Amino acid sequence: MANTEQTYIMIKPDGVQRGLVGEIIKRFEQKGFTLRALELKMVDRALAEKHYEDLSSKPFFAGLVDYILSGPVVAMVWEGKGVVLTGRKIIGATNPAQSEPGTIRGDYAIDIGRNIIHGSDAVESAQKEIALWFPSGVAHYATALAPWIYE
Ligand code: RTP
Repeated sequence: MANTEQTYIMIKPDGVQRGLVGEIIKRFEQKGFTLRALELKMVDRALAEKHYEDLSSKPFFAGLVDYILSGPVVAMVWEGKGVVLTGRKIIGATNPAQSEPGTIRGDYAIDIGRNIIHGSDAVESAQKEIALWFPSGVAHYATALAPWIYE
């Protein structure tokens, strides 16, 4: 079912330290997406390196991993029709200098290496990331909202 697409969203340590957790959750919630998993956690190096393994040859990889280890992150799974692509739009372009106002990065970030939030870039990578961050699975529950969100 198209309405059950899921994405992995992570508030990075700068987003947590700056008190943006509630604001970010609010944006996904008010859009109509459903929260399926949420955990505040300190990340270990192996997990951070696995999550960003596709970037391991990049010059910024070591700094990126250190950034993710620098404080707790908020790991989440959000669900809904088109949530992977729409989630990326809510987040904004990777480099906040190019992120539109109204997006999370456009509103709250300046530097690419402190861009507050991660969102899966495709349905397939979302599935991999959800399995990596939530190996015991996510919550399934019915919400009364669905008929008011989907036609
Ligand atoms: P994310 O995975 O965090 O959602 O970011 P993304 O897909 O928009 O960007 P990606 O190219 O996958 O890069 C992952 C994260 O690495 C950091 N980065 N730093 N210094 C640099 O040139 C640079 N480029 C990327 C950013 O934190 C980016 O979100």
